[in-house]
Amino acid sequence: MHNDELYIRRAFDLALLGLGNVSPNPLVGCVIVHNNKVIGEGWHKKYGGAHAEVNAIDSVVDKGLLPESTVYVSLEPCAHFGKTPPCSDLLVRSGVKRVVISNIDTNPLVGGKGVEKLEDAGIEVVTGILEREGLEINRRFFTGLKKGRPYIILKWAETSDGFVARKNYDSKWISNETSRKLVHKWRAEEDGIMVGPNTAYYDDPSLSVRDWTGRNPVRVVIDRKLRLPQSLKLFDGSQPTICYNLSSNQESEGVKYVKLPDSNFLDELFLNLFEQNLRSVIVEGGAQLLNLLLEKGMWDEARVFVSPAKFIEGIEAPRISGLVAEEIIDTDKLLIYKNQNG
Ligand code: AOF
Ligand code: ZN
Repeated sequence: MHNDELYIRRAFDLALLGLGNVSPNPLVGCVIVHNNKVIGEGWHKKYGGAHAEVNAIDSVVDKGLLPESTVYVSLEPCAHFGKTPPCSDLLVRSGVKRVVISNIDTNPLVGGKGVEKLEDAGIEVVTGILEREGLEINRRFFTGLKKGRPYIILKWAETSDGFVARKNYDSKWISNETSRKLVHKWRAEEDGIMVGPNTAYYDDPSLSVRDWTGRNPVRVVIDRKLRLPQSLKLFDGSQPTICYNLSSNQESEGVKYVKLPDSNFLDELFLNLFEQNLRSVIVEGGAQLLNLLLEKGMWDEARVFVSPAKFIEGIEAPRISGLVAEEIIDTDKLLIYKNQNG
């Protein structure tokens, strides 16, 4: 009895501990099992740091057990000299008996070569265990490889009668306090946080992580004609900020201005973010930007809070399909959508 799924699930749990710290690298976890007992564990903790397999092997006290052990890893061990030497070489050197993998690493530097190295050394290799779950955990990484743009998460809160703001753009206090804390957790998990010019102006958000412990994402704002006042919190230099526009390329007071062509503005924007190593962006409004992204199919996931509040009139919430999950957050309902055509 191998219990492959059980240990791969543990490797997933470990991988997820790296969320918010390893991008643009994937989340990777590794478990080493001897006689159905875990003798070592590790995960990729920080971008530029040791890979999961290295940390797992390091954690094994009695290395003499390795030749009789199975290594469970959520992603194919790398085969290239990157910031660290290849993990597949390390596993071969350690003399492990069996390696069980969830996903093949579609990074062209790896792409099956890791498995090949292991098999060439006579190690038994199993791939594709809980593959779908693995792809989901590394959806940011795999979307990047496939599409050359960050994973795009849309987030908004709407009233039960379908509005995201009042007529005067006031959108405060639609979702409850617990939901707002959850949003701060989400911000710490993604590389970028984006808003359109209306939200930047009317809400004057700081887009920081305050109600959670974690790192601040890069703030991304669209201001085509550079009309937004410099007094906005977004421009206070307290957090890396990129302002996409049609006329200026410069850096000032901690804000990077990037000029883009008018045609394909959004495609170019996401490409530019990708080139700056951002692998995920959470878009927090406003309705106009959210609708535009939905219309263009430029989104991967949407997280929508529906509060019991009623506005009767105001700015209408975007319409969306592709519901995959529902959760109750105190008084709010949280709906998760996935772009099925993505
Ligand atoms: C693994 N185990 O834990 C991770 C892997 O720049 P480097 O050297 O860190 O290499 C990054 C690439 O290595 C990354 O794009 C992905 O293909 C793979 N990540 N591989 O065996 C790990 N994080
Ligand atoms: Zn590696």
